[in-house]
Amino acid sequence: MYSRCEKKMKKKIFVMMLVCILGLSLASGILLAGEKKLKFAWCPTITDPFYFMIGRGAQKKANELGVDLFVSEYPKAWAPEIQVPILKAVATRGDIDLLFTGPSSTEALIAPLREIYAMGIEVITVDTYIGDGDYSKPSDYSFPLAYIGTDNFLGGKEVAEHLAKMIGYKGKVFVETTNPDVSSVVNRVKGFKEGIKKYPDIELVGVEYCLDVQEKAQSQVAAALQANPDIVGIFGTNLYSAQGAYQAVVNAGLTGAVKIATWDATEDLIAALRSGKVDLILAQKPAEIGSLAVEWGYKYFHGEKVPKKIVPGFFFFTKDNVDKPESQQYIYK
Ligand code: T6T
Repeated sequence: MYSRCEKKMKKKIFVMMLVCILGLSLASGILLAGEKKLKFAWCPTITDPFYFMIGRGAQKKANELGVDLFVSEYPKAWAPEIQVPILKAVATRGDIDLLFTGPSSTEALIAPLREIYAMGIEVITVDTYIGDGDYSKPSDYSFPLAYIGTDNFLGGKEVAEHLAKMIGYKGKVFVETTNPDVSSVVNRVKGFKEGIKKYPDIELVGVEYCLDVQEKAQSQVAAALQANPDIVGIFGTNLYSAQGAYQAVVNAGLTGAVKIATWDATEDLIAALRSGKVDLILAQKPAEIGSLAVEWGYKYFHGEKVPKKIVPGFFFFTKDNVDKPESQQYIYK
């Protein structure tokens, strides 16, 4: 049996503990309320499944970290004159801590992004970069926190290696790409050229720019096949170039005779691979790119040093692995 005094003592301790717990939670509540929730903006460069996937990865990470993610309008075409007004509208909202986007031109996006940075908004470029992409040395384009994207040069080089093998290391090849001033595709073409250099019997007969319009890619490849009926291999450097390229080959009745290496694992290209209309797909990791942008942005605001370049890998789809369960995660769904 407890004495009255012991009982009183216990009650006192219990009340004191309650007061402490209440005090602590109140204090932390005030702290939480005082710590502003971070708000990031994801500004896609064009309406396509690759950018939807970046957004999906970003949203998942934002949910995990408790970051607010604003997603801007998707531009209807690949063009600085369409992208820049969207970026400016997002920046002038006044509530964005960090904005991440894929610059639609290495040069034309430097000044607009610098203006946004000068408004106090941190910038990360994903998929594409400004200038030469080296943000580690001081320059008028080194203000972004980081560039996060695929090693496009390496990917282009490896595509060349695969395509060379598929065509027996000889014959004419053609490249369908989008723009001459967009870092991603420019480096894919450079890497491809480097890759085929070591095969003297392979001749690159042309590089055409469709400005990211599939119909234009299709007509350019059709024209190339007419001008060079002995083309044996084509590299389509992104999803619209690739989709246009294989359609042109199908229409010319050359499926199988002309080997097609493509980039970006859309469901359309995966179906084309299954049915033998394309022979190779390089899949980037867009969801990971989006996730990393949010994660590093968050870490930056919590005092961590951000690496200037972050490079997720890529994956090759062939007819042999396209149906394997472990490959399915790389499809842009
Ligand atoms: O290939 C991607 C992206 O990496 C490139 O910069 C632009 O085209 C895509 O969005 C695919 O359409």
